[in-house]
Amino acid sequence: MMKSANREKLEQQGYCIIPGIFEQSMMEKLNQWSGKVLENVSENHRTQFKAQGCRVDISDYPDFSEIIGHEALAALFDELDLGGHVFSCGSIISKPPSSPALFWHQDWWGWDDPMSYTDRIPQVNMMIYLSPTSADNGGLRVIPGSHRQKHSIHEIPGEYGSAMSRVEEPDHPLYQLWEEEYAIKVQPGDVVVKDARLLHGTYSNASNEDRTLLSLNFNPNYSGLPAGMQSRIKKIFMREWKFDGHSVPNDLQMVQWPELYRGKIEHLFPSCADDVTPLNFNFSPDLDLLSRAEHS
Ligand SMILES: O=C(O)CCC(=O)C(=O)O
Repeated sequence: MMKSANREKLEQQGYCIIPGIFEQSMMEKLNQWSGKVLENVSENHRTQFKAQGCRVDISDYPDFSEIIGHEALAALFDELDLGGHVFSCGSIISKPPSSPALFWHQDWWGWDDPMSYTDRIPQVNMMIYLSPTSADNGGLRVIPGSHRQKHSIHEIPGEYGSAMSRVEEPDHPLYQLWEEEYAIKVQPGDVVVKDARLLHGTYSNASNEDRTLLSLNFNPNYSGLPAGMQSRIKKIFMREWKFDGHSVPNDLQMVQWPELYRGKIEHLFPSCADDVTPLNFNFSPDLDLLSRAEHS
C-alpha cells in the first residue's frame, strides 16, 4: 500500500493535521457533553492541574463512546495505515481564560522497550479541539521530529502530575518558547494526530474563553506489540494505576459502561493474558539510543 501524504508527515514530523472530519452536529454534542464534565471539576483538581487547566478521564463519561467509535476516526486509522488499534485512555482537557502554558513533555511511557526507538508508531494521540485554537488561546505547540530525534528539551527533567502541573516555578525553561517550536492552528472538526513520543506543550490561554479538547490515545496494530507493552496498555485502559493528585468524580472503567455505550467501542478494548508482566512505566527516553535512532 502506498503511504498517504498524511502518513508521511506523521512519520517525518511526528504529527499531522486532518481538517474537518467531524460534522457540526457532532461538535455540538461534544461541546454539550464537555460542558457537563467541566461543571464537575473540583477546585482542588484545577490547582493540581493548573498547567493543563483540567484533565478529566473520559472513562467517567460514557456519552463519549460516540466519538471514540466514530466512523470518521475509523476511516482515518485506515488512511494512515494505523489499523488494528485499541483504545488505551483519553481525557477532556480544558484551559480556562487567562491560564498558563503547559510545560514541554512527551506522553510515551514505554521507553524501556527497544521498539520505542524505531519507526514503529507505538501510540497515537488523536486531539479534537472544540473551538478555533491557536497560539493566542492556549494552542498546541510541538517540536517537529522530536519523536525520533534528540532535542535539548529531552535533557531537562520535568514530570507530569507534579510541581510542573501545579506551575510552582513559572520561569522554568519547560514553560518557555523554543526556537524550533511550531504552533498548531486548528478549527473545530479538525483532528491533530500526534505520535505519543513527540515533544509538545501549549501556549498560555490569553483569551477570555475556555479552550477545550478531547485527547484520545490509541495503540495501532496492538496484536503486533510486545506482550509487556500490551499488558501495560490493558492496565492503563482498566485504570489500574494513578497519577499523583489525579482525582476524578466517578472512577468508572469503560468495561462497566452500559451496553448502549460500550457496544459502540467494545471492538477497541485491549485484551491480554492476565499473567503477563506489564512493561515498566518509563517516560524518559534513553538519549544515547534516541540520538543513534536519529542517524539510523
Ligand atoms: O491542552 C492541550 O492542548 C494539549 C494537552 C496535552 O497534550 C497533554 O496534556 O499531554
